[in-house]
Amino acid sequence: AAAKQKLYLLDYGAGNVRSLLNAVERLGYTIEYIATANDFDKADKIIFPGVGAFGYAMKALQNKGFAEPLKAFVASGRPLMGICVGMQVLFEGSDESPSDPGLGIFEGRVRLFDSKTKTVPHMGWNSAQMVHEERGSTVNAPDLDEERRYYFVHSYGVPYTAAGKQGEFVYTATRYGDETIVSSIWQGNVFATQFHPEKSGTAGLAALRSFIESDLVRPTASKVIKAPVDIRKEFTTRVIACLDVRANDTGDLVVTKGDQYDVRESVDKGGDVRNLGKPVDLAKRYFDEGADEIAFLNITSFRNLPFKDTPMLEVLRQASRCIFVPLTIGGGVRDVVDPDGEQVWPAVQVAGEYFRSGADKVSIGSDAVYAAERYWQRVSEGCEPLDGKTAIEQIAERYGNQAVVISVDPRRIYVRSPDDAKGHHVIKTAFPGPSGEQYCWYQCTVKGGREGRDVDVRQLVTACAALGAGEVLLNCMDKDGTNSGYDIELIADTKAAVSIPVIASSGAGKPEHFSEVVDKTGVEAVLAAGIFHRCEVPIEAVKNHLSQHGIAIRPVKQ
Ligand code: 1PR
Repeated sequence: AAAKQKLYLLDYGAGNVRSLLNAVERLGYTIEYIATANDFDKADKIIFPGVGAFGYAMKALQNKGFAEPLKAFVASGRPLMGICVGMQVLFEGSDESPSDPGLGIFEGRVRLFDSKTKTVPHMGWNSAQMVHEERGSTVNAPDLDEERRYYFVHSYGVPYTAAGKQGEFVYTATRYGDETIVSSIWQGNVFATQFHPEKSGTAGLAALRSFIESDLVRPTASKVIKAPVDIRKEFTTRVIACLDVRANDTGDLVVTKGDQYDVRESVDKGGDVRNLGKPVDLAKRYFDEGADEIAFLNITSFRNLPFKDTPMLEVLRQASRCIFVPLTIGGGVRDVVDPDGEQVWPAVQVAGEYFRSGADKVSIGSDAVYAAERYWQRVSEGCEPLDGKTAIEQIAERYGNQAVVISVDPRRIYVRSPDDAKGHHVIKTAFPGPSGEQYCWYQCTVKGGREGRDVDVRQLVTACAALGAGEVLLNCMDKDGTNSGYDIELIADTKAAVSIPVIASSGAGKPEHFSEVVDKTGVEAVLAAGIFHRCEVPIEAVKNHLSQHGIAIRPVKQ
């Protein structure tokens, strides 16, 4: 009977819903869009995958005339599943947008995480602990498992309380730093998760399947609040596989890997672009092997192509059909003019195309450097530095801060004394330069390291965080492809300067490098490329090592 049910998706156009369609299809079902208010009557079940900001979601529901039909749908007893902001709007309201009341189906308010005590957003894999025991074996319960990890990405959450009506219906709670939030709630015919099941690998697919295939109606009398549960801290360090993608000399799209950003073989080996495999195949392999996230960087994005022909769009479409962890796409996220000059694509539209093709985040390299230059220029002129004009601000406003990653390509510049650094933020290094220099600063580059700019990494990340970036992907040109370990000095210094997540990148050569960078810098995520592509160190070996070292990870098999 389940297969004949009409499953509908409530979309209001705020980001990546393709992943959810793909996940439903992977499970063998089809889903249709709610296009008009009348469609609510046709639906047997609705999935509501909120993406973006609370206020944007509520306004979109109101403008499309969906808020009342949605409430009526819930009142009719048919099953609804809310995801992320799709869960939050079921509550009474949110600090994110105090003037927009929520739907008020659940009691409680959505609050901003405290970023003084931890990194915000809460971005990564965490556990979901049951706070009730379902009484009676006849209850169809959502398929969540305390031993599995689920993917969260949000800056606002509903604080968990065992008291009152809310406490009665919370299904799982999750600890992040010093706060405990509602990670799923289940009341009657409404089940909702703060995490993204469509991005939570097989664990998430199981949760979705249980909603699609069973009638998850929670009998009010069936639950008992467990004795006060101690919600464990289970936030994990992410292991990310990064694929640098470009066309080789015969025009095929390949995964390549540079040696300090030089992706060509030496002249005696023919000087070709190194080819380490096909983007989608390799990414799929990393998903199967337990990567927590995949990043694609289009490293020759500055070459001119009509935007719609960007091969990365097709790579994303294909990858998102078989990969159910977050996908980041970078390269060319800026205002683009097609070569014939006819069509102009503002950066926010470029990002929108990527999200619709299956990306969860976009990463911005060169354009972030220009944005930071502009930011500090305005500061020096005494102007308000934020004027809403940068790609970072516009994409963050529309799709949420968590969707905007800054990719930094710095290189180390040695100086004899801090005074020689032209006012840049200087580090005293334990690894002196070629002439014994004891100080260095990190210069940001654009165009894949081809051009250095007068901006240091600290200036870049603080400006971009202020503009609304949600994460920093921190490469290092000196370390890239060397297998000699991460640049701990750079990473520690940068991590200390921002309260958004930092991904350590460049230089990983063995499992110990990963634990070293987490221990010494506290980064939220570790990234590698070459050692994974060349099969020198499998992802599982990295995770096993981290786990033995006492660093929480999402198990490869879960
Ligand atoms: O400037 O917004 O169009 O973005 C261009 C993007 O392409 C940036 O994110 C930039 O980092 C990337 N990029 C450009 N040229 C190169 C190159 O290698 N020639 N790749 C490049 C950057 C560095 C990392 C690499 C890590 C880990 N590659 O992506 O994966 O260093 O490598 P390792 O583990 O093997 O050491 P825009």
